[in-house]
Amino acid sequence: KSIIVLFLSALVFSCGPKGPSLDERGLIPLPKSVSSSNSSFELTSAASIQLIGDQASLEPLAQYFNQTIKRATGFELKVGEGEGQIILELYGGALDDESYELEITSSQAKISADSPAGIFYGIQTLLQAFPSQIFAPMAQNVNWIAPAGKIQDDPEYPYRGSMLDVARHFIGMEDVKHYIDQMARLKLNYLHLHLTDDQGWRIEIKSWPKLTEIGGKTQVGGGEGGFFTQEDYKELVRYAQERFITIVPEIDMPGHTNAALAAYGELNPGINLPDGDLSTVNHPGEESEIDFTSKMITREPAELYTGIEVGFSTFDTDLELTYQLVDDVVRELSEITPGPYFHIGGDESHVTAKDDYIKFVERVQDIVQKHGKISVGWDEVATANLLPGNIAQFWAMEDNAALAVGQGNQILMSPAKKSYLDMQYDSTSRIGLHWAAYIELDSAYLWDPATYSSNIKKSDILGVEAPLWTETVENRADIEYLTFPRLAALAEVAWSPGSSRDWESFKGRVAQLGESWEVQGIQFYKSPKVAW
Ligand code: TNX
Repeated sequence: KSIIVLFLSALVFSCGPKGPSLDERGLIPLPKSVSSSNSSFELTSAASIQLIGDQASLEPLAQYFNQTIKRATGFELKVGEGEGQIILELYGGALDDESYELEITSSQAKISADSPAGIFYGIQTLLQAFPSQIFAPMAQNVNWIAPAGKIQDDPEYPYRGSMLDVARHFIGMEDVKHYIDQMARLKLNYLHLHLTDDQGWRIEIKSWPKLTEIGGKTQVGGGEGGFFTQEDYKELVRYAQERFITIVPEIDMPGHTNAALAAYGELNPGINLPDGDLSTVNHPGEESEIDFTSKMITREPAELYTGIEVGFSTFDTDLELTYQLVDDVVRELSEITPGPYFHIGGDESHVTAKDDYIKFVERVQDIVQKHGKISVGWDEVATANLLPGNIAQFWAMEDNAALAVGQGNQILMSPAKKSYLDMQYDSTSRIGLHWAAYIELDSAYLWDPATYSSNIKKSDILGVEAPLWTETVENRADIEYLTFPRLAALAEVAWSPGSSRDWESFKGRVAQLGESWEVQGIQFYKSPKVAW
């Protein structure tokens, strides 16, 4: 009997896959199809990376793989055209084709794709197939075994994004890069930077230097604030680009402009109430407690503002100087933004008269188009005539989304009740707001952009974006607490078809992703819904 046990265990040991099979690994977002086979691939220091196809496009991808695994494995794999165990094969088809195939056998792992982006996503999936310690920043004593099988994958939506509000609290270069790294793991491809708001102007504009000199000086709570120079911004663009992430800059206007009005008093219309009084305005469903009217004086610099209430500031939409500023800002920023989109804000302009608001949005869209970009705006912009191809970002008002769809424009889905990373998980969350909802992990996962609003069909949707507003977010630990694990849920909502998504399956896979956050020192929220 004991001989049989010995024999059987020897058999299991030598032939069976060690650890989970490929379809049991914590792959997030879930690939379109995963089939497991009964063997595994071990990566050793003797392996090399074989590049098939355009070498110039493939080299940086091989370097990215090497860089990523170097600290945990200690390996520096040779890269070249000769036979290798990690194979990257670029067919050179359409650049916007993000699909890839990954085939892992006992002797090799091969990624094939039409575009470099596809290869990059294949690399992300392959990394997730290895033990989670592969992401550790220091040497690990682990056998680097990935279960064998075959994956075919491509994303449901072409725009899969997240937003960082660097205005309420400034977020520095290192933290933004760290965020970009984590976005890349989840196959997100757009980072929207909310660069300006009442509390701060965070991007250098050479022709209007006081925007940052004065407008960048403080932040919510009165801290020192900060801003990106144009060189900083270019570096972020490049860093993101290397990870197949496109930066979308936002200049929020005509409301949310107090910092600019503090810098250039000649732009300040003072308070410009259309009808009614300010005590009724704030986020949807919330009342304001502050009377701002006493603080606003026409053509005098506004006071810098460090509170968190919204809706009290506006550009003067009748003033030509306003459009000169907008033109200069859009021009300077478009010149250093290779991506197609320019976000013009447009939300919560509670003190801009409706006609003035529409006139302003339409004029700003023309300016953006003149500088070669496509406008994106928060859903309120759909009350104006949108230019063809412009995008409305749905966050609160389904009626606005319907207006955009009615005009033939596409929607970026960011419903506050599901995708807002600044919402608290529950009433005990240590930071965050809850004006839209409490959003536990299951709630962030369990929705479908294509059926969320009866006004918005699948074909109307450009993609999904998860914004992190930072009124209550002061440092990297705060960013991580609100972002993870929910960003993983939202990445899967954006990448994987609704029909394949399953909460029970996600729960198991996100626990494995948790291991990789753990080894990276990411301080994520340990949702009680998951057995971490
Ligand atoms: C609403 S969402 C805002 C932001 C706030 C956020 C806080 C949107 C377009 N406007 O100004 O930061 O709520 O959750």
